[in-house]
Amino acid sequence: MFDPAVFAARRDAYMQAIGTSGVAVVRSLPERVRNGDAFHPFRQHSDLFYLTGFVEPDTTLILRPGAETERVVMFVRPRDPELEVWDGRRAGLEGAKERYGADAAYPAVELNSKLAELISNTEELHYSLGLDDEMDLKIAHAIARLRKMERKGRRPPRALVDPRAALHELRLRKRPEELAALRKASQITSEAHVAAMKLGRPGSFEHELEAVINYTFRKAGGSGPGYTTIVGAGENATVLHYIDNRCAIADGDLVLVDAGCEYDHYTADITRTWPANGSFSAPQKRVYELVLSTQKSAVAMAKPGATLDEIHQFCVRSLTEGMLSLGLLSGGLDERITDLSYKKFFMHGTSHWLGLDVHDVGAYTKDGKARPLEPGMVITVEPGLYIAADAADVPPELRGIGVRIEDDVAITADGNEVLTAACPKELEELEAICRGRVRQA
Ligand SMILES: [Mn+2]
Repeated sequence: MFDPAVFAARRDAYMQAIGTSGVAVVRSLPERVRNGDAFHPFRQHSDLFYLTGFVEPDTTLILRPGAETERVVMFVRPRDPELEVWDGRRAGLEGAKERYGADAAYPAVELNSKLAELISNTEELHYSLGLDDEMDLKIAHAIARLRKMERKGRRPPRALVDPRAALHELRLRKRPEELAALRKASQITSEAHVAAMKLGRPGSFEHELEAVINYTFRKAGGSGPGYTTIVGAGENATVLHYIDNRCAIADGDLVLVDAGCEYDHYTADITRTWPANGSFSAPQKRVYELVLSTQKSAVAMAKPGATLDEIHQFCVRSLTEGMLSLGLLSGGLDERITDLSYKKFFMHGTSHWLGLDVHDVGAYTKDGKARPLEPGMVITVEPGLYIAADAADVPPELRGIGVRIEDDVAITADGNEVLTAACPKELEELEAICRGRVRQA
C-alpha cells in the first residue's frame, strides 16, 4: 500500500487536468454474485484505486476542482460493528477523511440525494458511461433533476467527458512507485514461471502448474493472478486464451504458460513456452528460435520515439520471413504480408499497455497516428506463432506447435528496462531447468 501522499498527488494531477470548470465522478463497480449467496472476490476498479487507494466496494469519489470547500468527496459504507463481524473492517466516514484524504465523506446510501448538487453548475462531467447501468441511471436522474432547477440557479453539466481524455493519460505514464510495484509483480511472476517449469513433466496436469503458479503469487504476498492463468500443453498452446487447464501433459509437448501476479493492484504479464520432457524437438526448436530472435529484437526496439505499430510491423515481417523458410507459407515476403496470410499463424498484436489492468488504459493513437513511446510507459512484447493441429498445407511435423514469448518492458529516458528479465527464455536455459527437474524426479 502506497503512502497517502501518492494518492493525493494523483488526485491533484487529475484535478489540474480537469480544470476548475469540471467535475469527476469515479465509482467502484458492483459486487457480483458467483452463485447462490457467494460473491466473486471484490477487486477495486482501477480508476478509483489509482485516485484513492480505497479498496472497499460501494464507493464513489467525486472530485470538484472548482469548488471552494469539499473538493474531494467520498461516499463510502459507514462503520457497522454488527456487519463488520461478518464482512470485515470498514474504514467508514472517519477513515475516508483521515486516511484517504477526503474533505467530506458521506454514507454510500446518500449518493442519490447528494449527487445532483455535487455535479451542478459545472461545464464538463468526467464520468465513464457504460460500465455500470445502475450508476449510469443515477447520473441520468441527477442530470434530469438539475434540468428542472435552472430557475433556482442550478443546472446540469453541459458535456460528458470520457476518462480516457485526462485520467487514462495519467495512468499511462507510470510514476516511480508504480514501476516499483510492477517490478515486484514481475519478480514474483518470474519465480512462479520457474516453479511451473520445475514441476511440469510428462504425466503431470495443466492444473497442477496453474496451482503452483497461483500459490507462488499468494505466498509472495501478491493478491493472486492479475488475469486467469493460462497453461496449455501440446496443441492447447495454439488456443490463445486457453484457460481450461485440465489436460495431462504428454511426452514431447511444449507447455505454454501465460500468467501474471498482481501486486499492490499492479499486474505483470509473462508468457513462456518450454519442453515438458526437457528437450525441444528439432521442429519445436526451429519455431522457438524464430519467435525468440524476433522477440529479442522487438524488445530492443522499445525506446522513446518508437511506436508500438513499428514494433508490431517488425514482428510481422520477421515472423512471416520465418513462416516462409519453415514452409508454412510460400511465395514472396511482401506479398504474404500484404495479403495478411501470416495471420493464420500470428493473429494477435505484439504489445499492449500494462499497469493496474493487464490490458491497461491509454490511447494507442494520437491525432490518428501511432503514438511515440515515452519514458514511464510500460508495454508487453509478445510475438507468437501458432500452428493448429489440423492446419492444412503445412509440414506435418509443425502441426500442433504453439509458441509465445512475452516480457514486460518499461520505457526509460535512454531505452528500456525489461522488468521480467529474471524469467528465463533462452532455449538452453529452459532445457537445463526442465532436465534438472526430470533428473530429480
Ligand atoms: Mn499480454
